[in-house]
Amino acid sequence: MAQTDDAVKERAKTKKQEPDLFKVILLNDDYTTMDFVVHVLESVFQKSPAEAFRIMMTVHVQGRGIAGTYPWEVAETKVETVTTMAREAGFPLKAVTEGA
Ligand code: TYC
Repeated sequence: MAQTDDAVKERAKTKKQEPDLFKVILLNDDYTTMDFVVHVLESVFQKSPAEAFRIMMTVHVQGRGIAGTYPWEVAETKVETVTTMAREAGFPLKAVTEGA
C-alpha cells in the first residue's frame, strides 16, 4: 500500500544514522619529532612526502589535522597502529577518530 510504504520511508529517512566514514585526526604535542609525524603519514596513511609535510605542519600550527577518512574498522586500526608506532619510538603522539 503506497500510504504505508511512504510512512515507513519517512521514518527511516529521519532516523539519525551513524556516519559511514570516520576521520583519523592527529593531535599536536611538544615532543614528537616532525620527521616522525611525516614518516607516520607516509607509511600508515599513504601520503606523498609533500602532502605528509603539509598535514604535519597543519597539526603543528593549528593543533590538529586530518590524516585520512575511512570506514570505522579501518580508522580504528590506523589509530592503533599510530599509537603503537609512537609508543615504541618513545613519542606521545595521539590520534583519534571522529565521525566524518
Ligand atoms: N609540535 C611538534 C614539534 O614541534 C611536531 C608535531 C607535529 C607533533 C604534529 C605532533 O601530530 C604532531 N616537534
